[in-house]
Parts: sequence; structure tokens; C-alpha cells
Amino acid sequence: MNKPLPYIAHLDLDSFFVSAELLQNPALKGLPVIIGGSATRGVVTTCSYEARKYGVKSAMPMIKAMELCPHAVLVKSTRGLYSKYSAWVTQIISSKAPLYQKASIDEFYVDLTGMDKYFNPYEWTLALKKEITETTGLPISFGLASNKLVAKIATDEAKPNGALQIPHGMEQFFLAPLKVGKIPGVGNHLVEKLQTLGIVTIGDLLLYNENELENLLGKNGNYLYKAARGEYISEVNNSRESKSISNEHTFDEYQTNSDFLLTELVRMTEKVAFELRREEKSAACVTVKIRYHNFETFSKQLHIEPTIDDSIFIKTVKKLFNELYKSGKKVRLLGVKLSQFQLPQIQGNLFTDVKKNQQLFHAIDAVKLKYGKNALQKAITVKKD
Ligand code: TTP
Ligand code: MG
Repeated sequence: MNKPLPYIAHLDLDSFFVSAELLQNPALKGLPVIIGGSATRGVVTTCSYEARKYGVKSAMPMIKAMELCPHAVLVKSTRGLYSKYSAWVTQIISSKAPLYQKASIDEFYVDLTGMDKYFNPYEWTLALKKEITETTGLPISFGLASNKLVAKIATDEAKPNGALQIPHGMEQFFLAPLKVGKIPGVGNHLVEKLQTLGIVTIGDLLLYNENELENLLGKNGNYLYKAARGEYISEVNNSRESKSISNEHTFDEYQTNSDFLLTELVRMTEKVAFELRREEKSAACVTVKIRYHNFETFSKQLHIEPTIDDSIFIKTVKKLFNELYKSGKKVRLLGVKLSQFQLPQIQGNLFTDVKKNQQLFHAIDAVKLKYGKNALQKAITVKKD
């Protein structure tokens, strides 16, 4: 089975604190606004894009900022205002995308991996951007790419009020002309060090192999090697969301009958698939775990197209079990896990696709009858790892 195509969206509010202040005081619109500490001793917290044209930026001493842009309007930050707006935007994103990560007060990652089968990930994120701005009044930009790092850099290029998709395979091409300082985590100090080596753009990094960069820059070298190729991967993780649903069973007596073990596995799979549908999610990864009498434990997983369908899960579980089980060995424990949950938006399609599956719909109806339609969205009684 083909691995689903990775799509990661990174969204970041434009000049966030300033935009929030503008909503309180629209007269500031279009002006070079600086939010920061005292004009003599403070630093710039952030500034409007009008002020940025003069070279003003975050963390710059206010004295320097006022030299660059003497007619700037200084605004003191308003306590409590920004976290309120941040929570509002978070609520909108969380209502649309179960797999998201809030990375700071004004930036988010959304994992849309595999979703191209059901909708256009760019259009979906564009609609999300529109909804955030129309609902809260805050402008926001996004980048869409095959991983978090490229998506984040794309957002930066798209700003303000922009959207930029980097197609699969175009990561290096997009990154090469940009300055090395555009890579998150590359500060002034590292930029200067790289400059002494003749490395100014991200493309310049491509001339070195990983060992050379590691020798020159230590751990930073490995990171930069991967980053420059658009190959630095990290997971979108939201610790508040359940990431898997699993069921394990320890036998009172060791079991060696593979028919019995398979029957058990099917039962457990039906149970986790039921939980999955109750959470209104679909899963794109199935894992089977076996522990033998001597506590040796083995597990194996398989990536599948996102589904809610019992028959597909059961087929996958049987395949994994057959590959994993050493015939005749005494089994102490069996486990099944569903993970890599996908967006609820696709559920509409999935439910329609499997309309003929009566058993599935009986299960769904049973949950709806028991818990009520609304409760269904909120029921989170999962077993986690
Ligand atoms: P950023 O997203 O870095 O900046 P921004 O939203 O103002 O502008 P951009 O359009 O480039 O995204 O940070 C979000 C908010 O965090 C920012 O509005 C103010 C606050 N902040 C600080 O308090 N100190 C800082 O050094 C930075 C960079 C931001
Ligand atoms: Mg921002």
C-alpha cells in the first residue's frame, strides 16, 4: 500500500500584538505602530508592517527603532488581550483539525497528511485562514509543505496576509536562494560563523556533505544538512489529543492455538475500531503486539489509507499477526493499536463510501442512540499507550 503524501500547514498571525491593538483602536490602521517598552530603555516587542519598512523589528532597542522611524506610534501592550485572541484562534483551529499543534501564542501546525485523497489541502487551509480572519478580525498567513520546517519558512515568505504552497519535490528549489538566517534556530551568531565559511544562502549549504558540516559545526551541522535539503522531519504533536486507541489482553493461561489467537485479535480490533468511530476519527496505521511467555515482546505496524472500516482493520491485523507470530510459541499477551488519526471532515466521505457495510452502521447507530449525537463528538474514553 502506498504511503500517504505528507501535507503540513503552518499558520502564524501577522504582527499579532499590533493586529490585536488595531481591533481595539482602528484609528491606528495603516500607521507605523511599535509595541514595546520605554522609548529610552525598552526593546521592541513587535511592530506593524508599515514600521518594518523602516527596518524596525522585534527585540531591537527602542532608541534605535525611533531613530529609524521617528514618526512611529508607540503603544504599550495590553495585559490579557493577546491571550484572549490566541485562545479564540486556537478554538477555531481545534474545531476544524484534530491533529494540530499550537507552537506559540500565535502559530500552529496542522497535519493534513493523506488528505489530498478527500480534498485539496491548499484550499482547505485557505478556507481556514479566511474563517479565522472573518471571525476574529486578525490577519494570518500560512505555508503548506511536506514537513513542518519547510512549511514554517514558507509562512515567513508568504507574510503578510499570504499563503504559499511548496509542492512535493520542490523543497530544495524553494529554500536554496533564501538566506541561512531564514532557517528557524539559526541566530545572528551562527549566521556570522557560516559567513566566514562562505555560506550565505541555504543553497550554499548544499555544497557540503553531512560529515563536513558536522565537523565544522557539530550538531548544528547535522540539522543544517537536513534543513537545507528540506528533509528535516518532526512530528505535529498535540499532547492534549489522544494519538492512538489500543486494546491489550493478557491471558490467564498461555495460548498457542493460532485460530484462538486470531479470534481474540478480531474481537479486540472490533473494539478499538468502535472506539475510533465514537471519537469520529479515522486511522491510517495499525499495530499488532505479541508478548511471549518469556516476556519477549514484538510489534509490527502497517500504514493504510485512512479508514474507519472494521473489515480493513481486521484484514490488516490478520496480515500483521501472520507475519509476527512464531507458530507454536506460548503467547502471554496480544495487543492491537490504531493510530495516525485523520481529520473528521473526511468522515463524511468515508461514511458514504462504506454505506453498504451494515454492521458498521449498526455500530455507529448504536453509539448515537446510546450517547446522543452531540455526546458522540466529545466522548473520549480511550485507552492510551
Ligand atoms: P511573531 O509571530 O514572531 O511576530 P508577529 O506576529 O508580531 O509578526 P509576524 O507577522 O512576523 O508573525 O510573534 C508573535 C507575537 O509574540 C508578537 O506579536 C509579539 C510577541 N513577541 C514578543 O513578545 N517578543 C518577541 O521577541 C517576539 C519575536 C514576539
Ligand atoms: Mg506572528
